[in-house]
Amino acid sequence: PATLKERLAELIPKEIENVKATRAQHGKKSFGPVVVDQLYGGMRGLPALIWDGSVLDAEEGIRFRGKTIPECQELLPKAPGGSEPLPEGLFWLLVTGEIPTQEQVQELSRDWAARSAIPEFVEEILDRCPPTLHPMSQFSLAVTALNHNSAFAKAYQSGISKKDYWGPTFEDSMDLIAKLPNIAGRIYRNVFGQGKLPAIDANKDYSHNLATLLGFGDNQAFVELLRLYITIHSDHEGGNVSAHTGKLVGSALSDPFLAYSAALNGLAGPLHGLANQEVLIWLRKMQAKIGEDASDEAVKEYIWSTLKAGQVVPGYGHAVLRKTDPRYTAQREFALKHLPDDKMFKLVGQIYNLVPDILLEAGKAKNPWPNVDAHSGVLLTHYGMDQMQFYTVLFGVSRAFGVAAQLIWDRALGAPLERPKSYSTAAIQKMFADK
Ligand code: NMX
Ligand code: MLT
Repeated sequence: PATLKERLAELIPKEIENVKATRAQHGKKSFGPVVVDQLYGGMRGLPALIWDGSVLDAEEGIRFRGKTIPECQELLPKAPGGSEPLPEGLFWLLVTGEIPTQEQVQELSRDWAARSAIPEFVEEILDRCPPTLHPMSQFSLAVTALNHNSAFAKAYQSGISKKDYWGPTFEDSMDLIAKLPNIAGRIYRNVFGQGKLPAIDANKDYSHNLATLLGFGDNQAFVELLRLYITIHSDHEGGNVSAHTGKLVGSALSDPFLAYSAALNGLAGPLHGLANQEVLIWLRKMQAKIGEDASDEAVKEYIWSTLKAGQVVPGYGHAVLRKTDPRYTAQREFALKHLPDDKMFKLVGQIYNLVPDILLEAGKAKNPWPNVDAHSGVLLTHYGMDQMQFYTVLFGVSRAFGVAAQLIWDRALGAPLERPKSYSTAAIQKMFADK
């Protein structure tokens, strides 16, 4: 069977033709009006980007290349004895739109293991970071520094032709994904004092190796959790802050390491990926205040006190979704299977029954339902990873899969520099003065 790069080489010319034909036929058609509120309102609903890897429906949630999360769980190859999809297969799906064979997925695991070492100077950068520097800042620093060996940056300096951009972008993207476990593992061990980093095993899958580097490789349930975790966090269409940042920075022909470190800085914000850390901090504070088996009344009062203090309920609401996030549901099902009696899981379930009505009554949030971050930390905590400052790093490892797939396709399709138009308030007032 073909390797991923060989399959891509077959798909790219067809997709270039497909895009050409789509633009020839529909290029001048309108999507409808843009209203002034969209300029002030974070561009909600503004059609502005193309990305085939995943599409988000407000009611149904995410589909990766047309497949829902349960479909991915059913169709993507699994590890021997495992029941969750291997993220290697999800990456193949994101890049090609096709379900890979077991052999193709194994080849990806081997390839990533072979590319996994990080340069010594990057190890030193991480080792010199004070443990008080947030793991996400350390993560972004290390990924930026990987640009030292970028195949794309070198090829560009040597005058590579535009039609060949995707080749070195592919190599950098594969290197980026491959090196993240060593970076994440080193940060985890440095910051939380978990001892020396073991080696990557070329016969193990990506998630198993990541779990080993974090010190959880002997726990099969944790390894399964990581397989599911990386799969569901990988991509969330093109407009979310991290995916969009990666695309935007990549559009300047910054290499995949520079583009992805920028994406990580966006993921590190509390309204985006940092929310998984914030949820756990919030749950812990709640337990400290009202106890472990608190009544619904006490929990409701705590939720209201959060809102009255002018804070958001972390893990709830979404810019696009208007129903419970299927990524939340997938994690809830994992918990029901593996940790049904966990106290914190029960609290998360209790909150799920109470928060939506409270957010509706408060009357501001357009979506009162939970998102992915409302559930992930509880699962990690259950297996002993209770250092919540690290949680967004795992989100960051996962999101690299979607951003990398997108960068490869953007360079293959010759995506131009992104440069939307901005307006001043005075210009808007003048424009609509008589209307
Ligand atoms: N708790 C309290 N207030 C909320 C919440 C919430 N969970 N969600 C939205 N609101 C407020 C929001 O702050 C805004 O208030 P104001 O008018 O005073 O500015 C109002 O409701 C309208 O906001 P929306 O249009 O519903 O939400 P928007 O699209 O602007 O933002 C989020 C989406 C996800 C940023 C927002 O729902 C939020 O802050 N949620 C909590 C943080 C979170 O869980 N983020 C993770 C998202 C998933 N991810 O991984 O990125
Ligand atoms: C994501 O996974 O990127 C978040 O749910 C945020 C979003 O889609 O805007």
